[in-house]
Amino acid sequence: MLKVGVIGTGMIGQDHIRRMTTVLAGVQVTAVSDVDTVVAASVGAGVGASVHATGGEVIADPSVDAVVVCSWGPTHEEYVLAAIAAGKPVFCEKPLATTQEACLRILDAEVAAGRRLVQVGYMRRYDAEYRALKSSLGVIGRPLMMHCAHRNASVPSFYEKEMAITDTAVHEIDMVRWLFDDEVAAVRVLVPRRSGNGGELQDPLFVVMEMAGGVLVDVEISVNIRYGYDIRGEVVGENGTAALGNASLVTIRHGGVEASPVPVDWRERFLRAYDVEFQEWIDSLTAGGRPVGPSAWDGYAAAVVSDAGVAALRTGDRVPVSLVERPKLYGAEVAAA
Ligand code: NAD
Ligand code: ISE
Repeated sequence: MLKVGVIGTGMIGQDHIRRMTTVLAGVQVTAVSDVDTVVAASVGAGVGASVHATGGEVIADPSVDAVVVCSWGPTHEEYVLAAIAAGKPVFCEKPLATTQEACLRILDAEVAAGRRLVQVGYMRRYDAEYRALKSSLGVIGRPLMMHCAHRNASVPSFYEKEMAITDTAVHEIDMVRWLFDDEVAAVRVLVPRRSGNGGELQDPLFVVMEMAGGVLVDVEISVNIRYGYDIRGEVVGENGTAALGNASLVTIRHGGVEASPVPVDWRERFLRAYDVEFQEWIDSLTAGGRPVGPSAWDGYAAAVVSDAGVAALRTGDRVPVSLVERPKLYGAEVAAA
């Protein structure tokens, strides 16, 4: 039984605790913490876990074998570094950290530890539709382009325009690296007229990524689309196209209209992907003590592209992407999972 401590008991922290306590096998949540101590106490009591005052205490707790970080992005670096220092595997929700410099500090610490301890929560790699899309690439000929849309019904009031890149498009950044087994070479961001649904927020954005191998990817980011959570992707190959299916379980025909329900949010759309992601993480640690999913290198690479995207948004320029040499520890694992 893998004993897990969770830092951050907000929306996704609670959802991951729910899956680890009621859905998945071989895992027990033994400790939690959150700067919102009231929420932490309530969540901890609900699952019989110790409630600690700080994330550092969760990591140090002897009843914690592995750590899950679900706090706000700017706090991730501190907790991931502390878990590495304690020699404990750590699953960190995306982003690994909010700057490429912070990600490099994590890479350095993990390389110094000499073994993989970090996994980053890029769950699309575990989604059945994305996996089917990846499998279909052999059928449609050499991929040339990809069209994506990432639509949220709404976002919290603290969401700023850069977060459309760092918090939202970062999923497409990781996904295309995995899908095409290639790195992003340059980013541009185009700014269309503003939706009235987001107040002063610049929404939507149109992101264009050039892959090193020449595939061109466009991503529409709309975060106040109102009608639901809608994730789309279509690859154009030399001899055909392959698109994500419609994740809906039912199609309703009524009153002269055909309709399918749209997921409310990421919890519903990627429900099974998160389950598979966590079960594989738990199983890999239980079997050999080493995570095999998206690595700190993947988290770093996504952060570099994300930084380039923010620069492109601010300047309107095409911003090239340049990665440091990949440490041997991450040699064959760009496309893991
Ligand atoms: P949230 O605001 O609902 O929850 C974050 C929690 O972290 C809050 O309860 C907050 O009090 C707590 N917190 C903040 N600073 C802390 C600290 N120093 N120590 C301990 N707790 C602290 O946000 P959320 O939507 O749950 O997002 C949390 C993280 O998960 C973010 O990094 C976000 O990008 C990521 N996320 C990933 C996905 C996905 O699809 N993989 C979806 C949503 C969120
Ligand atoms: C959120 O943090 C996520 O990761 C969701 O998957 C994404 O759709 C949303 O835009 C982010 O804010």
